[in-house]
Order: sequence, then structure tokens, then C-alpha cells
Amino acid sequence: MAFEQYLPLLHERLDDYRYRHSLAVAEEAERLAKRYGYPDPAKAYLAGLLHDITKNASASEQLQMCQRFGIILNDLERGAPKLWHAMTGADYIRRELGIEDEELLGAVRYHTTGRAGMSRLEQILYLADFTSADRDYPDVAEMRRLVDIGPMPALRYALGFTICDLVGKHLPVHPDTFEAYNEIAAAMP
Ligand code: DGI
Ligand code: FE
Ligand code: FE
Repeated sequence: MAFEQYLPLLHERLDDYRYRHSLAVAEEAERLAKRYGYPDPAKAYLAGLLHDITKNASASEQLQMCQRFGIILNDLERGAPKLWHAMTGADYIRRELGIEDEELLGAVRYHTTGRAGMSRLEQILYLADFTSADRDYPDVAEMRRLVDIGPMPALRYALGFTICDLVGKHLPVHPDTFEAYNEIAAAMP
């Protein structure tokens, strides 16, 4: 999977900030893949590179893609435009780029909400989006410490942080986010 072939398209679809973010998430996903013993760090890199490919599309373009790809938004999703790029992104990568690797597509599809039963690559991409070099938020040092301990403590923290942040802003929390958090919180000491 040669990633260089996708750089011109990324540059075209993304603004400078998002382009740099995508490269940083790719690097971090590859680093975490190696750290966690995931067998295909190059796939983790590519997933990171492409994960936000539809992020800069306008709301109307996102909704057009939903229609074209047969994505049906439920009421919560329709009212949460920030969730759309994960859904349209996965289908864009499948339909427009011809990438059929279900593991990679799943990682992009669930990179914003997470879900119960996340694959290792889904976990890696979800976390890399929080700890990539370009990220700067009050808890980033704690997140970076936790990802180096292991995926489970880091996911529990990141999912809990996201839920608290959304509640603080009076935003709806997607069931996938709750289910991801509950599964991990219930399984950990
Ligand atoms: O695309 P990025 O900015 O790199 O990161 P992301 O794909 O994780 O998107 C983060 C945004 O998505 C952030 O503004 C919060 C929002 N978000 C994440 N989970 C949920 C959510 N918004 C709602 N309403 N519900 C969720 O469960
Ligand atoms: Fe994203
Ligand atoms: Fe991202």
C-alpha cells in the first residue's frame, strides 16, 4: 500500500491544517501500531493518512455523499454534523479510492465515536487522533502518558474525556461512544 499516491488528493481535499494533521496522525498511528505489536504498521499509517479525507467537505457535500453512498443518518447523527465525516470518509475511501480492506475502512468509520468491540486498528486510529504531534489541548500530556502504558487505559480516558466534554457542551453523545466506554470501563479494574 503505497501512501504517496494519495498525497495530491489529500492536499486537494484538505486545508493546510487538516493536511498536516493527517500526516501527524499517520505517523502516530504507525508508532502506536509498533508499540502495541500490531502486525501491519504501514496499514495503520495509511488509515491515519486518510481518516479525515472528507472532513473539509461542506455540510451539503457531506449530505450529498450520504445520499450517493446510501448512508442513512439517524436523528442523533443528522443533528451532529461533526460525526458525518467518519461515515462519508469510510465510504469515500471504498468507493472513490477502491480500497476494500475492511479493517482499514472500519478504523476510519469509527474513528470519531469508537464502538464496542473495536479492532486493534480501530483502537490505534482512535487514539492516534488524540495524541498526534499536532494536538494541543489541556489533557494531551496525560493522554500521551496513557497511550504509552497501553490501549485500554488510554481508551477509557479518551472516551470518558469525550463524553464529559460533549455533556459539558450540552451535545448529544452517540450510543457507539457510550458502548465503547462502557465495555472498557466494565472490563478494567
Ligand atoms: O476529525 P478530528 O477533529 O480530527 O477528530 P474527530 O473525528 O474525533 O472529531 C471530533 C469532533 O467530533 C469533536 O468536535 C467532538 C465530535 N464528537 C465526537 N464524538 C461525538 C461527537 N459529537 C457528538 N455530538 N456526539 C458524539 O458522540
Ligand atoms: Fe475526524
Ligand atoms: Fe482527525
